[in-house]
Amino acid sequence: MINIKALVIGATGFVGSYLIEEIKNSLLCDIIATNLEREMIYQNNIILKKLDILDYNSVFSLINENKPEYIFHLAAQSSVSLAWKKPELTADININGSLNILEAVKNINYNPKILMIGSGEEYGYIEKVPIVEETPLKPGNIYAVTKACQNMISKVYCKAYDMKVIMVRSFNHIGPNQSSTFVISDFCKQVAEIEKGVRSPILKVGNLNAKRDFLDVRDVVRAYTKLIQFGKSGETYNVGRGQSIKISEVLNIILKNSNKEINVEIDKNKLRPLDVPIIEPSINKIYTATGWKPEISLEESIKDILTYWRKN
Ligand code: A2R
Ligand code: GDD
Repeated sequence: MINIKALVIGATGFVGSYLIEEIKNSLLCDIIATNLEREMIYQNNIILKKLDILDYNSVFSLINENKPEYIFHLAAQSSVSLAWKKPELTADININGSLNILEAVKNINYNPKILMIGSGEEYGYIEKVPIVEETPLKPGNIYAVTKACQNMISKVYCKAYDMKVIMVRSFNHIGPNQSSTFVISDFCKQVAEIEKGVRSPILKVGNLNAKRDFLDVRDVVRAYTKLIQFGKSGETYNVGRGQSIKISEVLNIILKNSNKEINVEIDKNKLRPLDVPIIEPSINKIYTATGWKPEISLEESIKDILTYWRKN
């Protein structure tokens, strides 16, 4: 029996390792995975290929040699906060990198399904929530603009060249092993350090007034494998919990899971030039298309993340 081949671009990031596990278990594909650094053996004995998506010739060769039926494009500069400091790098990776993948597939002249991972941040300043996919975009930061651009370019390739690109707008995802540059991981890491006695009992925070929609990464990757099978080319799907929560409330849940006395202090360096007040998706479209819905509660995810940082 010949298995379907799945290419995971950007496999060593936070989502990548979970996605590989999910593809193995639910899609039974042969997996080709890439990272930026060097060729090596990865989880499940998969050989990681070195690939810089900014190098068109390498992207073309890798896809041409393997001709995977499924392409999951995860590679990105994924931090909103870093995008304020490195706008050019963010635009390069998120726009030109994605363009290279689309161009390579177009020029190889075969028709795989491509899952393009965008962001809930693309919607930006929308007051009416929950946000449906057809809502006109008002992105509020550079990262969001690059992802909106990736979405629009993908749509053009679908229309112009009949390509099978399915676009995702992912909202905040969380779980064990996420970098502490992201809010829940950051707060849980600080709590664990305070508990270990390696940090004074002051938890440093940024803007606690924003409302965001948090979903466990294990639910996120289930959505991705469903969408690559049952999503419609040229369409965009929100992937989130469908229920936003204020960052201050998230902080309270985290603090309740610790028996230490902890004070909270605003760190000016953690505030951003702009921070969209609320982002909350409607998830009806993905549910109707695939039957997917979230299974892991926010409280459960937070417990797992705290356990991860207490051990690391
Ligand atoms: O730095 P590495 O070797 O871990 O590779 C990262 C990869 N990456 C690239 N790959 C090829 N060419 C590049 N120029 C390049 N720059 C970065 O993207 C890593 O494997 C991946 C990004 O991982 P994370 O930052 O952890 O993102 P995460 O949370 O897995 O997000 C996946 C997707 C992204 O499109 C986000 O914008 C979206 O979900 O939220
Ligand atoms: N990182 C961080 N650290 N954020 C803080 C802090 C803090 O100490 N305190 C408050 N925040 C607020 C931020 O201002 C923002 O409103 C919210 O917490 C979430 O910030 P992040 O966790 O850094 O994530 P993000 O929303 O900027 O971006 C993430 O979600 C997007 C989808 O909505 C990333 O995963 C993106 O790649 C993803 O597209």
